[in-house]
Amino acid sequence: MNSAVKNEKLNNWIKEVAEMCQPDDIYLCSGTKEEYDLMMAKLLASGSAIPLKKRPNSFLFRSDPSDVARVEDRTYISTSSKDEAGPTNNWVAPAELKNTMKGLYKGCMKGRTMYVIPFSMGPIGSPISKIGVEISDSPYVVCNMHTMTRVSSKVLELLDAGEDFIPCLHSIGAPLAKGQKDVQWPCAPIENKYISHFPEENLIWSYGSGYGGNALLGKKCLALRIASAMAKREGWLAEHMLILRLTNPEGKQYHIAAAFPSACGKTNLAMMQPSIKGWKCECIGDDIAWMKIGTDGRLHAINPESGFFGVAPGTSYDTNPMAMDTIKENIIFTNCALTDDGDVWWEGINDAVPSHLIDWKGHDWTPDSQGDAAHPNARFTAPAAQCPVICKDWENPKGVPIDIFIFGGRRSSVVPLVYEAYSWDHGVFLGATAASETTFANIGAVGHLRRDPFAMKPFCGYNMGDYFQHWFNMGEKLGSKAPRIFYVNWFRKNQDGKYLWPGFSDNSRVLKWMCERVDNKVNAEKSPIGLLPKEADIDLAGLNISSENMKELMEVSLKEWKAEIPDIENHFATFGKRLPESLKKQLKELAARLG
Ligand code: OXD
Ligand code: MN
Repeated sequence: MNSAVKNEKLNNWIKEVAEMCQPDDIYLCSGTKEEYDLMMAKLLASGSAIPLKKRPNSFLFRSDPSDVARVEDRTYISTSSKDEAGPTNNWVAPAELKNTMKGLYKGCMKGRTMYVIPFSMGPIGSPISKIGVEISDSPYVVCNMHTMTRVSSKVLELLDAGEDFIPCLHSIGAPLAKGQKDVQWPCAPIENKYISHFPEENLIWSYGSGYGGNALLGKKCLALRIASAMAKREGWLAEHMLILRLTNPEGKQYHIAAAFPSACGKTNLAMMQPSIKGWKCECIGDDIAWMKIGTDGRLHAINPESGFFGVAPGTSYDTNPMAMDTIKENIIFTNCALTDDGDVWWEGINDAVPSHLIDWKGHDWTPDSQGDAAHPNARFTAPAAQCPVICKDWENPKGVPIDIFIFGGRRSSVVPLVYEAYSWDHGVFLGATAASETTFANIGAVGHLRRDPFAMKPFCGYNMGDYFQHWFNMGEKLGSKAPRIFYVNWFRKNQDGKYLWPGFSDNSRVLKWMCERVDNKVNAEKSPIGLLPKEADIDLAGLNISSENMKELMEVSLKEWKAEIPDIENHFATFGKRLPESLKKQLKELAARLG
C-alpha cells in the first residue's frame, strides 16, 4: 500500500511505526462512504457494534468500564524542560517518555490491522487548516475520524504539493496472539495509558485507550494541545470555544465565540434557538475555534472539526432540540443504554423512563437498578452537516469575523448572570480567572470550585503563564478591532437551591444585550467587577421571571467578591515568574474597586 504514498516523510514514518508495532496488515484510508461501511461491517462482525433498528445507519458501542473518558492524569506535555509545560500539565522529559512508550508500542499491533488515516482539521485547503495523519489499530477510531475530521485522499495530494503534516500515533495497546479471540472493547490497563504530546516537534503519541479525546487525535490532542503551541509561535489562537452566528431582526450578523469548561452546556448554546422574536441563531462549531487575524485586521474563526462528539445524557427536545434532530441517522453512540425496541436511551432524554433497558455495561436495567443506565459521559458522534441549524458559512475557508468572546462557568452563587469587561486586558483577566463548580465530568468533589482558565486547563499545550501573555499580545495586535469580552453564569441558584435563570433558548436574551453593547445601543452600569446591564436592558418580554429573581441574579456582593481575591492570588501564584504583569495589575485594580 505504501506505493500510494509518495510523500517521503509519511512513507518513512509508516515504515518506522510498522516495524515497531508489527501489525498483520496496513490499510491506507481514503475517507469514502464505502470505507466507513467496510469498517462498520468489520465492527459488526466482531460484535463491537450494535445496530440500532430505530436509527438508520446508526450503531451503539460499549466501552470497557476502565475506558470511559479523557484521562487527564495520564496526559503529558513533553517539552525539553518542565517549565515549558508549566504548572497545569503533567510532564516527563521527551527521551524518557519516548523510551517508556516505545517499550509499550513494541509489537502492540500484532494480530491487528494498522490504519493510516490522512485528515484535515478545517476545510481542505483553507489557509487556517492543518493536516494530520493518524495511525491507529482501531476501526472504531477510523469511523469516528471520518465523522469528526475530513479524512480524504485529497490530503495526500496536499502533502505531495509540499504541505507538512502532524503525525498522530495511536494504539489501543491490545495485541492479539494467534487464535486469541478479541474482546468487545480492547484497551490497555489505566497504568499503561499515555496521551503524550511533543509540541516542540508537533508530534502526538497515544497508547492504551480507545475513547474520545484519548483516541480521536485530531480533536483535543491536535486541534487544542499541539495547535495552541503552534498558535503561540505563529501569532494566532486555538481555543476551546463554540462558534455561533446570531442575526438580529434587521438582518445584522454577529459572530460569537464562547469558552466554557466541560459540562457547562457548550453544545446547547452552540445550537440554541432564540426565544426572542425575530432573532436567529446558527451553529458553526460546538467545541473548538481556530482564529487568525485577517487582512481586515479582525479575528476570523473556523471550526476545525466536521462533527460533534457530544455528551448524550441531559440532551433532549427541551434542552437541545437541534442536537436531537442532528442525531437521527448516521450516528455512532458510545456507552448509551439500549431500549428493547432497538433505540438508544439516556438519563434526561425524556420524562418516560422505560421499564427495561440494557445498560451501558450490557446488563439488564430497570428503574429499580442501582446506577445510571447510560454512562454520564456517554457520547454521540454526529456529522455537523446534519445539524438543521448549521450555518451556511460553517465551512467557509476564510472563517467568520468574531465580534464577541464569552467566558463563563458553573457558579451557584457570587457570579451574576452577565457582565462585560472594561477592556481587552480586563477580559483576559476574566478568562484567566474563570472558575466552575465541578460536576460528574470533573475529577474531584462535586461542587468544589476549580479554576479553569479560558476552559483550557486540560488543553493548553505549553506554559499557561505564557498563554495568558499571548492573549495580551493578540489584544495589542487587534487594537480597536478586538472582539468585546463578556462573562456569563447561567447557573446561579436561590437559597432553596433552585436555578434563578431558565437558560437554554432564553440565553438569547443575554446575547441580545451583548450585541446591543457592541452597537453602542445601550449603556451599562459600572460595578467593581465589570459593566452590568441596566435593569430594563435585558429583554424579558414573554418570560415569567420575578423582579426579585432578576435582582438576585444580577447581585454583586462586595463581601463575596472580596472573598474571591485570596483564591485568585493562590491560583496566580502557581504560575510564578511566568505570570504576566498585566494580570497582577488587573487583580490589584479589582481589589481597589472592591474597596
Ligand atoms: C469534550 C470535553 O469532550 O471538553 O469536548 O471534555
Ligand atoms: Mn470540549
